[in-house]
Amino acid sequence: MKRIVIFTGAGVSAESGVKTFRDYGGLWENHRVEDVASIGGFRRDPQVVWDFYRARHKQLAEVQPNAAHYAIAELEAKAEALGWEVTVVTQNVDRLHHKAGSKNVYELHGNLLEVKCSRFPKDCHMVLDEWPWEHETIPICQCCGSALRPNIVWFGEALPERNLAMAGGAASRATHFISIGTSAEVYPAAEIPFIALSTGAMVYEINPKKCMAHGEYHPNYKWLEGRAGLMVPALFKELFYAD
Ligand code: BV8
Repeated sequence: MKRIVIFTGAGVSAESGVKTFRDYGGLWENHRVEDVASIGGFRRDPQVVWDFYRARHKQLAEVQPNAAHYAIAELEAKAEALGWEVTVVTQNVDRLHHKAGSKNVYELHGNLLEVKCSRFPKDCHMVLDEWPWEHETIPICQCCGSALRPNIVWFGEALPERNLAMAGGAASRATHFISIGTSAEVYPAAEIPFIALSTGAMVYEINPKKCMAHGEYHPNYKWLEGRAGLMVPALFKELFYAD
């Protein structure tokens, strides 16, 4: 019985044309994180934050999943017939795993389709799964009159408890843990691959750069240098389809 966890970061969507954060030409090159991805930045100037996310949402309409996303969705489908477990844990907010057909996806940092009240969840429960993002003005909550915000986890904000717990549980049970396209710099997400490494899984890192620095001397860790679109289908063929 194989229990497989697929853990993804922005690099899995790079070949779909979605910008990463910390690569050359990445999102953080033209924006200060504290201005566009923190609650303080939103309180200081919500328009700047909305413009940042509106531009990213607009781009989503033009991008498609790539070979890596489709290979992951195909693995999920094949695994079901074999009685294997496949869990997708993503730091991404682009929903390209869903678009490729993945079903068992846990988003750690929210998603770029939903908006929620800025007083969620303490003082208001308004979450909208559809939003006319082209609106230039800052949308107002119909429930309480506060500003609406993208349903994204910003720096200094807690990750969705259930998704984080499910991700940690799947990592602790995994036989195979495949980390794809993440700089492993953002916590607590960056701890998840090490849960798998410490509980006996084979851990593979697919990335042009070796980022799981303090895992590299572990006998169960293997760095596969390269881009996701090429390396993911090849690794799945070698690990799961070679009969
Ligand atoms: C929190 C907004 C507490 C969404 C993001 C220790 C423990 C806990 C917290 C911390 C800690 N230490 C520090 C912290 C604070 C902070 C943090 O981690 N800071 C870092 C920078 C040091 N963490 C937090 O604030 C988190 N919150 O802990 O709250 C709390 C608890 C209770 C109550 C209240 C508070 C919140 C973290 C989430 C922040 N939100 N973004 C958005 O706008 O999208 S994080 C941001 O980075 C994105 O979400 C992204 O997913 C994430 C990780 O980046 P990557 O996906 O890895 O992307 P990156 O560009 O970095 O790397 C791309 C990689 O792909 C590269 O390695 C590249 O080589 C590779 N690549 C490129 N092309 C390809 C490729 N790979 C394969 N194929 C290719 N073709």
